[in-house]
Amino acid sequence: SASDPALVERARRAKAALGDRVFVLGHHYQRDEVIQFADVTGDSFKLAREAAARPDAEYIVFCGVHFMAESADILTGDSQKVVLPDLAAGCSMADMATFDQVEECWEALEDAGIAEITVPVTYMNSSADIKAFCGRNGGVVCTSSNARRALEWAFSRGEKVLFLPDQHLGRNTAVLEMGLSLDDCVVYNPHRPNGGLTAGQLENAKVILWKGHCSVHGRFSAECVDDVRERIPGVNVLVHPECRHEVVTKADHVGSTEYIIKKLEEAPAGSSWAVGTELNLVKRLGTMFPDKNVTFLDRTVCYCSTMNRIDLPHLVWSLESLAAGQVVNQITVDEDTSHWAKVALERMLALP
Ligand code: CIZ
Ligand code: SF4
Repeated sequence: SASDPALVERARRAKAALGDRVFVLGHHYQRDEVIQFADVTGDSFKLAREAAARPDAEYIVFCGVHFMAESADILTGDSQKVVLPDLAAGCSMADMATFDQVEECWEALEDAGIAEITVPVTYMNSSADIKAFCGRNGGVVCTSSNARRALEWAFSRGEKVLFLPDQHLGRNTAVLEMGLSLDDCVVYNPHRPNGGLTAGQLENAKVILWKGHCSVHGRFSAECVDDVRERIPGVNVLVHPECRHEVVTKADHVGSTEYIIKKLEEAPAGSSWAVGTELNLVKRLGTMFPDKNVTFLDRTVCYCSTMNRIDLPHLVWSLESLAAGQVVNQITVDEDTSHWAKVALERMLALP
């Protein structure tokens, strides 16, 4: 089981045997049983950079989801091998935008005569080939902390933005941070002909939002916010921008995972916080800051099921295999995709 001391001991031994040859990355949404073996914890962007900053490590064991391991492979050297302890750890949001669907969308924009004036922007939470699509078509990658700067950059190069794959991050950034109106945004549905949009709608839109969302953050509702305010007087509601627009509108603070952690670090003792993000992280924040009252925004359980696939048995298996000289579950991105994805990532790194 998860807390099995024998498994903890095996993980410790395999990791010690590998020494500096292995570097273990742990995303904030990972289980505690896995996080205890992480050399560094962070959000997807921080972890990709940490991997790139360790060229001496032969193996990067990425405790997170598939698109994150891909980004690490793109940003690290050829001699480094990135391992994902369970290949079934995908991301439902990233899966909502496939390369073929995005190509089809771009063709629809070409038919409408607006592709040349549209700049594609993709959230970090997308597959490598979507990042590469943005690289090839003059676009950029963004994270939840620089989405506004990425959109501003895109609007300095074109009249319209195609925002992939998270409609909520795109809408919240455009409307709440940049002052665009809800009417400036349309939603492109990849399962409908022409995205379900008329030529007129495409022509009038400033931001074309892909119809994707996070199955974890998308579950918080406006009622959750009302409910927690009633239960806990004076509570501060702190949510991630992947939450729905009406939730973010009702919250007191909105920001990336790193922002959420910093906000709680700086909060006065005795203050109350209802946090709308993944549950492993919220629970950990409660343990890290026992002098503050940290509650989960929802009343129901809300883990990321694919993040949770990485458990201690899978970590032990990958570390022991590596220690025995067998590389398992390696994530590789082909050269051309890697090149163009890197172009889009580097444009992000160069944002003012
Ligand atoms: O929702 C996620 O998976 C996030 C916020 C990932 C990340 O670290 O950017
Ligand atoms: Fe994907 Fe949401 Fe899970 Fe993040 S929390 S990995 S966006 S499904």
